[in-house]
Amino acid sequence: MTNFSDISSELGRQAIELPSWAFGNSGTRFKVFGSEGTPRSVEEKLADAAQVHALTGLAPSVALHIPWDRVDDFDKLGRVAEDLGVRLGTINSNTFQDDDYRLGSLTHVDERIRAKAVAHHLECVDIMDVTGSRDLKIWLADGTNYPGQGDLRGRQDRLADSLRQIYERLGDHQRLVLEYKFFEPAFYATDVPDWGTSLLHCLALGDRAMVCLDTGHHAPGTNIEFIVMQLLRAGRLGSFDFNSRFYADDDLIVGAADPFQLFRILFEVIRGGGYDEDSEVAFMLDQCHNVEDKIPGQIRSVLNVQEMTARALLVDRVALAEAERLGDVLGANGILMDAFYTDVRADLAQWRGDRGLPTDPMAAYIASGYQDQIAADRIGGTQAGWGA
Ligand code: PSV
Ligand code: MN
Ligand code: MN
Repeated sequence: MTNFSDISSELGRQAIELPSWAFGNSGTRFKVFGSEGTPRSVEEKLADAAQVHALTGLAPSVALHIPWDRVDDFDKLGRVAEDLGVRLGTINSNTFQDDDYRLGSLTHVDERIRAKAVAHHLECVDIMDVTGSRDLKIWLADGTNYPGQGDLRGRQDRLADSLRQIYERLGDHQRLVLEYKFFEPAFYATDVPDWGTSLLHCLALGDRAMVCLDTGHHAPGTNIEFIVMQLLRAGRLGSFDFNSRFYADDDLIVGAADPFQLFRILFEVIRGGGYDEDSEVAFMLDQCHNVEDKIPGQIRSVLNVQEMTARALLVDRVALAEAERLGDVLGANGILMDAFYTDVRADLAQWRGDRGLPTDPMAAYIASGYQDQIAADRIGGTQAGWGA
């Protein structure tokens, strides 16, 4: 079995991007609960994200969602982020909150609306040029509710053309990352429902088109680590949106519902080279915190990813390969499970202490008084983000 001391330097290169929108109020379709201290501006979201990084050392960048996070001066926003100790990361487009997109965006049958959706993405790339972001992440709400409502093939053809126009605008070091989701908000046919569809579009576009795997976007029972392996094998795993789910796209704290699944995913990432020093796989959270405090929610999430990464790194891969080669079914399974069942919490606390970080980031956050301070300071105004 591998020892913790063997993996501690590998843990040092872990970076998990935070979603700006996790710091705002969001909710189910039944109710959005308010919370004290909710950010009123993009800058305040960055300040909250910076707390997560300061206490964990794990979250050096923040993903933005346009238009939720549109500001007049993105260059200035980048400097604000830097002063706070973080940087701006992935730019997410948004074509799901404009009445024009009721029947689709990049797939729309009306050329005027499709052109508007393409133009929105080109604006996102303009923003990336200023922020220095590498990735444009596209998730489309496009789809149909009823058989016959749309021509499934025609929608794919228009999507391919729209994506081509966007891809052509990218700079040499920028990437298009296409996220899939099996249903919702469309309930009959989603236009990018699965990794196969996303991959086909990416392959047609070129080398800098990659698939985004959101862990909450599959049918129950799907073997997600198989998809991870296959996309890594094809060199097309662009990024993760981490969260966990019990039922649908629940957007809960990653590792909350099924820590073993998170372990299995991270093991395939590591085995497939996705955690290597030169890997370009982006690890991000995509979560909503409806009833729990948002900053501790994000702290818990990045710690869960770190904890399962540590356990996955502990797998004795030499012994595992040998057991696999010998056809030792239970031996191989036992090697994997030994690592999964290893409690690394005390080692990780010491790892943090050795690096000048709080050994218990959750407790340190509560003791810091930051939550009381933002509750007192951020009175009045409306929250930035969802619906803004
Ligand atoms: C869609 O469900 C999604 O996972 C996409 O990543 C969106 O950008 C995000 O959620 C919005 O919260
Ligand atoms: Mn997502
Ligand atoms: Mn989602």
